[in-house]
Amino acid sequence: MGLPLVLLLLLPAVLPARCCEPPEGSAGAVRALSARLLGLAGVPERDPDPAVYLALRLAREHHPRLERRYLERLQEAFQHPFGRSLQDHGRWDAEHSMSAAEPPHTGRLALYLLGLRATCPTHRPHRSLVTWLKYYLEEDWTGSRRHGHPLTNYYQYGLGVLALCVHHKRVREEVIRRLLTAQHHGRLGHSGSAVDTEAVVALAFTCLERRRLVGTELAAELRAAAHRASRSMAEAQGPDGIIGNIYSTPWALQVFLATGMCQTEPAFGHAMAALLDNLEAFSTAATMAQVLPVLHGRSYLDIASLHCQEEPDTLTPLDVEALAEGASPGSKTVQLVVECPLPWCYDLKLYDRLVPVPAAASLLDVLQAAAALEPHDFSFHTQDTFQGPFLTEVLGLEARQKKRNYWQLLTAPNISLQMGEWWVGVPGEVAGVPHSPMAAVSPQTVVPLSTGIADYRPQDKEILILRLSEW
Ligand code: B12
Repeated sequence: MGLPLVLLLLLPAVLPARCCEPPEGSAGAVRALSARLLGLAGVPERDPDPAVYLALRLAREHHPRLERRYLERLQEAFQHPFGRSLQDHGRWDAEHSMSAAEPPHTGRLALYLLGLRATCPTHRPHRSLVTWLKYYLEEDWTGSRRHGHPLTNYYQYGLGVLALCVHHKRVREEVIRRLLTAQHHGRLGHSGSAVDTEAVVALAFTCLERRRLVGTELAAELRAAAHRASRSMAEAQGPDGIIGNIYSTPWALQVFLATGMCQTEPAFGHAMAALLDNLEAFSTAATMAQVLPVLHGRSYLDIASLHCQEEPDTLTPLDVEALAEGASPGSKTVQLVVECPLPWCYDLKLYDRLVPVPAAASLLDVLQAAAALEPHDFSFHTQDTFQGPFLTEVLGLEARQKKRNYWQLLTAPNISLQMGEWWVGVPGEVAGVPHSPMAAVSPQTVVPLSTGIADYRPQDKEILILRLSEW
């Protein structure tokens, strides 16, 4: 027999909170990352991102003036669409063509409301904002009943519930139960990766339970569900300490922090060490914003309990542009393949060419080079997001949000460059579609990229596949 149950339950309360923070030796690196994010936040050309504001507010060191300025920019950006009451909605709809086809802004508004809860001094959000979020959440809920999934995605649905909870607003039980059911049936993930979404949902459950916003029976179910989620994340940890991929690992850590499991769960320390070993992977504002809260030992649940008077005014911004690397000399050749395994495509492999590019080229540079080489044969479009450019269209084929299509980015790192002899794919993945020509390629040889087109730098002779997929 191990420790009696009651002792195990009490353990988080008696152990010092410090063990949930990264080791002292990492303070310099964490501080530098915070300073870099502050530097990026000061660039006026970048649209303000509520997730960046949250990361600045959840840090242990601050620059109050720059944080205030960033908040003002956020308020300007959000005031226009959400400053009006829901009653004016119809009028606004007509005026600004927020068409019915556009998905609700659940995630964005949720992050903004979380940001408003983290301000110093505390800011009471305008009532219309909360009403708007409730409205979007209801739209997502209705969508999930109709289509089996929210109109946005479960990550944003989870963020919506979390934001309302942090503001101590009640959510209908049915809306919460939708998340419980989705978690229970393993429907939270996309493309085999669910950690980020599972984590956001577990944070929402923990918040609802802690803040006593639900009855005792539901509270017990939510506690059990959050516990199950943390357990499955700990079990999903690889030998390198990573949970899911490097970008989802911070989300798993937020759950360990929020549930108090950080004090007893060995996976917490391993995952923290993995993050600290791979800090260079967090090079964009969006990824920095997702990792910094846990590097400061905090989760989104701590937003409601920040102590303004204890915040040291000691952080100075680091000019990130000054750190930009010089271009490395030389060149490389990348094999670019476009596949459409969906039933309505006329062919499986639509494009397959070698593209010569400079040695430091990103996948975005490869796409631009291919389009410049053969403008009639290759074209693509992107859409700007906080994560960077999102690939929306290739060879005139648009991936549609409504149909849940997207252009998936894959690499085939173990296959040597042999034009025309192979078919890069997962045999049997798409039923009823002719797979030819096809060599026996094992499923492991094709790996989804964990970064977007602007951040991924392929190796010389690497094969990159753009595959129209469903999620
Ligand atoms: C849902 C989701 C998707 C959905 C988005 C569709 C939809 N309408 O919901 C789908 C399945 C299409 C998707 C695709 C991809 N995704 Co994704 N996605 C997410 C997830 C879970 C939530 C995004 C969200 O709703 N955010 C909240 C809203 C409020 O913010 P937003 O900025 O408005 O969100 C939009 C963008 O984030 C965009 N988007 C989604 N993923 C990605 C990835 C990149 C690189 C870019 C530029 C934009 C983008 O779609 C969102 C909805 O419109 C995040 C998890 C996370 N931790 O952020 C991962 C995440 C952002 N995705 C990621 C990745 C790697 C991808 C892919 C590159 C995977 C691949 N190998 O193909 C592709 C993008 C390829 C392309 N065409 O450019 C990484 C990005 C890591 C990084 N280094 O920046 C994340 C962090 C997951 C992870 N842990 O690895 N994704």
